[in-house]
Amino acid sequence: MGLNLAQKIIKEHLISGEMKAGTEISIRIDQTLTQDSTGTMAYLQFEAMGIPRVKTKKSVAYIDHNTLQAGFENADDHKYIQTVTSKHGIYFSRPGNGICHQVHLERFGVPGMTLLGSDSHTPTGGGIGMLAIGAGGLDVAVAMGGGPYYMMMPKVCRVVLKGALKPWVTAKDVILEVLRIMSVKGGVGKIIEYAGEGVKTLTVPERATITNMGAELGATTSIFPSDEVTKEFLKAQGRESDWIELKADEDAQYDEELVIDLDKLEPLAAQPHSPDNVAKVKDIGKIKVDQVAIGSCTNSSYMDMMKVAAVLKGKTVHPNVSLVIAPGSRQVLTMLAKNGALADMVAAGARILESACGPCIGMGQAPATDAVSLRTFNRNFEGRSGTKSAKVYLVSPETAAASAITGVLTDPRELGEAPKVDMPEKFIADDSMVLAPAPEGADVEVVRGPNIKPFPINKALTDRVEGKALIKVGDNITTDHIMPSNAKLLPFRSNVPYLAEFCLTPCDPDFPKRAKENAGGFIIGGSNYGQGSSREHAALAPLQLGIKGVIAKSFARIHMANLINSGIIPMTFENEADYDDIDMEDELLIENARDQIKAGSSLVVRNVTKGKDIKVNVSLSERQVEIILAGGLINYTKQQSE
Ligand code: MIC
Ligand code: SF4
Repeated sequence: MGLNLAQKIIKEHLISGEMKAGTEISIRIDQTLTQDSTGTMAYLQFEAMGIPRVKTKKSVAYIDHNTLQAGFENADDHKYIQTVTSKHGIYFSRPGNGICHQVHLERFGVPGMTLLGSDSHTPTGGGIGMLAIGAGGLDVAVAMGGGPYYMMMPKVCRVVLKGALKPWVTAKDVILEVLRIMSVKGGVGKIIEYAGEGVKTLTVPERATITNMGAELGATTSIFPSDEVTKEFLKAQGRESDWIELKADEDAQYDEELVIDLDKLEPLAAQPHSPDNVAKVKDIGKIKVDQVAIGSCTNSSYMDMMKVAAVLKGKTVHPNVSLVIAPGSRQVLTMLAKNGALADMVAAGARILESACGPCIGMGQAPATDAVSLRTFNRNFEGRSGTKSAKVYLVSPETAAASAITGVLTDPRELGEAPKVDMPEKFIADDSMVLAPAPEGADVEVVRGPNIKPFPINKALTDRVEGKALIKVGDNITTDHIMPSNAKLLPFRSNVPYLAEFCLTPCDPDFPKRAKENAGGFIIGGSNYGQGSSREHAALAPLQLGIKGVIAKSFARIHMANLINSGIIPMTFENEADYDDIDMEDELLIENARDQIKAGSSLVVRNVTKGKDIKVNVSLSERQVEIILAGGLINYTKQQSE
């Protein structure tokens, strides 16, 4: 029986386990990436492991999230990352060089290799046929040290692309359509593999837009074949030698299939407040727009920017709209500056931001009260923009640019003929903003600012686990709810005790106080708890507050792994109706917790207040059981090496 593309790469990298969906496997990691807001923690953890030099083929640290320097904290963290990476053999992409996923795709990604990144949008690399996976910082630190990456073998879902996109319809509309069909939890436990005749009609940046937003499906990763289009892209980046052909076998098997007819797609938008709340732009109607933001790792490529510039050329941004544009990388920005497209944007009234995440993670450009903001980004969770009452719509760069001019949500097809932008034969390839690490053994002083505080480490699991249900939340709670990120909080990613004061506050401002008064307890969640980012702070902050377990209807993949790594027990209701029988402040008790967890998948939680036993599932591999018993991955690793 033939193999699909995902299985081929996994097979090449398999260290342990069998490629059977739902069972634990471990794979060798060729490359890693970190960004600064998860990177400080990842490097602190790497240092704690005591390994002198990374063992990957290439590891790169990017500075792209915390670039707003309103105080010393971010600048200090940049220095720390620059020095610690130089010491341990990691390349350092300086602030200004661009967004990690965009730069990695341009300059470092290699088809057929595995990439583990401490950012949930690492699957962008799937656009050139990498098996690129997002994970918590600790898992990335382990991979840098040469350790395998453990995960449940995903199912593989084939998305067959038929036909070709019509003018003004874009890759963003393709992934929004997939999100409309599959929902934000439809990809959990799956790899999305794109196939079909439509693949060859999509450029690498278009493919990368699609794999990037596979993160919003909850998928482990998404991947495209590596074909002639990939070869041309790598050649234009001066990296033809990195190309290999990669495709699924003719008789490859898939667990699921979805067909998307590219010809039938129309411009789409994800409406507030979820990436899967998708409707046609023309059906939403001409709502008044206050802000348009173009950029982010999803839609900030040279091709995207050139189309935006073409729409803006000779026009002026509508008086009621603030238009901000952040080209994704220094390569993109340089090319726009050289060919005049940047001048067209500026002349039209666009406010140009540096090549970084910026407004996508709430680092500036928070919209006005109740504002409608159209963004080419990938997440429109409530409050993520920095303004709770703002209504954020996710749209293509073309829809965004058209609407910036008209002042209302506009189907770009109304503008007449679509701009034609050709893929450049040669990109400007200048890696001088990527610093090579110091030679092995060189004396490098690691500079640590006062903002770096010790992070919490759990204790071995006790036999009796008890505490109150400290908060009860609904479905699809994001890591932006659990550990909000915005211009005020992001600078404190190396200071978990401070961040913990804001844990889950978008859901309940009193949660941190209640957790501290009760010396910890439990979180009760709905389905897809912890969707969104890879930030392990969404596990470390609860740990800091003494959280012992989370009982939810279901979990998002990366967050569940982060809870386990922190020694917090992730439990799912065996019977979802039991969710209704737990109220806030109920006393919960797990007796013989160690034995129960060792014994198998199900566990009894006594609701002491209601006098009722609830059955919960703890779906852990043998290794994960040991990690929970030890009180997290760091303790487990120490035990293993004793
Ligand atoms: C995001 O888009 O939410 C982030 C910010 O890039 C996160 C990482 C982080 O929280 O630092 C992600 O996607 O993993
Ligand atoms: Fe940065 Fe936004 Fe991409 Fe996250 S989703 S890496 S914040 S641009």
